[in-house]
Amino acid sequence: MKKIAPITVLSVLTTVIFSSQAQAATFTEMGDAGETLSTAQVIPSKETMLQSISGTLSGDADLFKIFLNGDPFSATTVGGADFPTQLSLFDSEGMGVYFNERTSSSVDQSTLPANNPFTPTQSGIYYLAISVLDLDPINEAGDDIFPDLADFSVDVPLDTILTGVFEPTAAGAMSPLSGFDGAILDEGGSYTIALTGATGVAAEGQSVPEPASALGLLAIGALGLVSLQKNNKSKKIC
Ligand SMILES: [Ca+2]
Ligand SMILES: [Ca+2]
Repeated sequence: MKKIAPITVLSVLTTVIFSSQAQAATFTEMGDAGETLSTAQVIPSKETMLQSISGTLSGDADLFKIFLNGDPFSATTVGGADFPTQLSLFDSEGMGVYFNERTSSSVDQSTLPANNPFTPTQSGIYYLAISVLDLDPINEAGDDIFPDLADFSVDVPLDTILTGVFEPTAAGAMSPLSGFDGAILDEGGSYTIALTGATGVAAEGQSVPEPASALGLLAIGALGLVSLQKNNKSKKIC
């Protein structure tokens, strides 16, 4: 039987992986994204790596339904807005995950960082919200989900509060997002949220498209061959 060189196997495998991998894309808000789970704008296609979301705020909040694929998640409006923003993330049930108002004392755009203790590590559906200062996520009873000024003792420096990355610990933390409330200190404008670790979501009732079956079989075959090579050569293939 003809032997297949390991390099050939690897190049076939690489081609198959890349052909089935997500394409990178920017999503632009269509009309105005809502502020509740049921009116959030659903960003389509789990096959599409989301590099950024662009939209417009006018004294309100925009909520987007996205999928976190397990790669390190992050979101930032630094360099993507010329007005103060707030970013918050919620899980598939609308429960708060984490929140940020100011990236630093001198930067009033927001960052939900990767490698933070509150950064989600579980893949799945999430909701990302951007809101103008000082519209905050609230639950059905109207309570804040994330801590606000009033939730801190007077000896906590203001800068620490404004630049903090917070998990949900306020009075409304134990129930899901219902909307946004607060004083509108800035009407907002156009924004771009840069993202890592996120894709669109699969359409309702549809399974995630699989690569063509022939490619799938090829991939399985190639994987099998690579694992055989692995047995012979020990690691590292990639
Ligand atoms: Ca909008
Ligand atoms: Ca909106």
